[in-house]
Amino acid sequence: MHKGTLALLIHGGTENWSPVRWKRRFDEACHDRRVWLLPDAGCDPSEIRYAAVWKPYPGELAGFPNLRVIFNLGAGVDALIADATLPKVPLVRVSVGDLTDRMTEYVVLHVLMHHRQELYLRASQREKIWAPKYQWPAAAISVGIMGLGTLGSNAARALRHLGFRVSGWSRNPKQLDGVSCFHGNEQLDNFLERTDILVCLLPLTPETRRILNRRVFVTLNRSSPMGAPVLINAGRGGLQNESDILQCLDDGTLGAASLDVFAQEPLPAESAFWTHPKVVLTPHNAADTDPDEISKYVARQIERFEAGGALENVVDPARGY
Ligand code: NDP
Ligand code: OXD
Repeated sequence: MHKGTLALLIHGGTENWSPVRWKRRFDEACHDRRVWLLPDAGCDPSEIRYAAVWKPYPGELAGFPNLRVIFNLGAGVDALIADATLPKVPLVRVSVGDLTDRMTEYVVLHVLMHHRQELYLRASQREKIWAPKYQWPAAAISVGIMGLGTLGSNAARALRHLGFRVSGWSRNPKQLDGVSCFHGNEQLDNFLERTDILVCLLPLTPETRRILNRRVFVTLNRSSPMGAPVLINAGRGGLQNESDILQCLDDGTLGAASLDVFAQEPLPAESAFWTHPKVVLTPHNAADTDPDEISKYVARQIERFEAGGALENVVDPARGY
């Protein structure tokens, strides 16, 4: 069978998204098919059957009349779904162990950072203060994970293993060993009321936009050993109401926040998040997609598809994730 041509459209700017590096990896993983790194004046758009993309410009994918599959090079597809001109072909997202493990590292790192009072200890070091506070056990802390999909369920298992009490919230009912599972809007408050550290790993959809707001923060457990609840968001910036977060940090509704994602990225220099003493900020790098792993994942999927097999991890456009 003819090996369909693949186009790479990578816009993003940060080190991990060097288009040349991705092209090299795809040339290796798809060694017997043509791979174009676009833009390239030599490429005939009608030749393109597959597109592997990161942050394509709105309308860009509509320029390929014979496109059969779009592979997003990340897990979150909100930006693609928002493009009204997106061709109506299967959209495949990333769901692979490598990215999942990276996100679990981030979640464990930040849960432990707050559980082990690192903000206080680092401030004490700067002030040369030797004053350790009471150290509560992991089992005294309840971590609640919003989103129990590929990433949330793996992080939940790792946190259980460390001894935390873990609960999770999803759209549909779930069962996970040792994890108290809640679902749907009707069970959201029950989930929040027991949560000391709220971890958000939701996709951004019309239902979840700005879900991280004051109403949610005031519903979190007010009597945790940590004093005030903590927010960790590595989903998308659009999930959070940023002025609510800042106000809730300032009035004590939230004790601290770890934020990897923001409504506007890169985060503008004037944002109060940069210097807020209760905020641990990372530049949307909780879980990078690795070119080696992901080029092989896409190549495998195309081979299977061309052999008549099914694509995996296809996004449901109606759900938005
Ligand atoms: P999945 O699609 O596997 O899981 C999504 C989870 O969210 C599911 O459990 C789903 O419920 C739940 N969910 C969706 N909508 C709702 C809703 N309205 N109410 C309650 N629960 C809901 O996604 P992943 O775990 O792979 O990724 C999650 C997100 O993480 C991505 O969409 C992306 O935005 C973000 N991400 C961020 C990265 C970073 O570096 N910061 C890296 C990678 C991803 P159900 O199971 O019932 O369908
Ligand atoms: C992703 C991301 O969605 O890196 O994979 O944000």
